Amino acid sequence: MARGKLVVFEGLDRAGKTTQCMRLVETFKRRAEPVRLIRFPDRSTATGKAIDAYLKGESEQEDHVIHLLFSINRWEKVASIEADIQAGITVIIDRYYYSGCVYSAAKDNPTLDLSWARHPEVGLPRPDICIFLDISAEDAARRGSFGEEKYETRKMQERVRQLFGVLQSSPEGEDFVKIDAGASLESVEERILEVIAAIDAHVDIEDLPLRRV
Ligand code: 2DT
Repeated sequence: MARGKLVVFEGLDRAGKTTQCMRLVETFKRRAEPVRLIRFPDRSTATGKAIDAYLKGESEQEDHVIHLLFSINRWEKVASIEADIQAGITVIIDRYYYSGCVYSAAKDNPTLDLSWARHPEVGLPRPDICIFLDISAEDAARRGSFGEEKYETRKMQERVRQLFGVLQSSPEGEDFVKIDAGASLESVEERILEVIAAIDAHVDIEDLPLRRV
């Protein structure tokens, strides 16, 4: 039996990540292929609840502390992700450590740059592919106003977009496939399915354990 794939979706708020993740899960189910969807932050755990309160502005956290909480929130799930992949289940993740690094670094705290931010993520299962849904600030703005949460400001989104660019031109960028998320929902979906189908060609999906970040 082939192992499951590890597929990550990244992008700015309102790029369509959640919609496309859900559509992809439906496609897998229609094809009777085992699949599980995870999103980070997972707000249901104790760490997730602390993150949720922070994002909603109900509590304060020092920049490094909240960064590490986001990281713990991923590490909590590693064993179950690995078990699923091994059992042949494809795991689709809505935001992963890439968001972890860029959102924290976007605060421009002098002691929290991309390099610092990446350290606690080292050793996480490395995705077979990271699908980056790319949207311009203008297109994002056309999709409606920002929400109420901590990072949903124009300034923060612009800095995050810039830092995703830095990440993509680093060795990390090897795992990224950029898709223009300004296109129609259907054509973005079609492109995603092509990218997923191509994973087998460049990753040995018999290979276990998974590579690591
Ligand atoms: P959602 O709107 O997708 O729930 O994300 N974030 C996310 C971080 O700052 N660090 C992380 O490690 C992750 C996964 C991005 C909520 C916000 O949390 C940010 C937006």
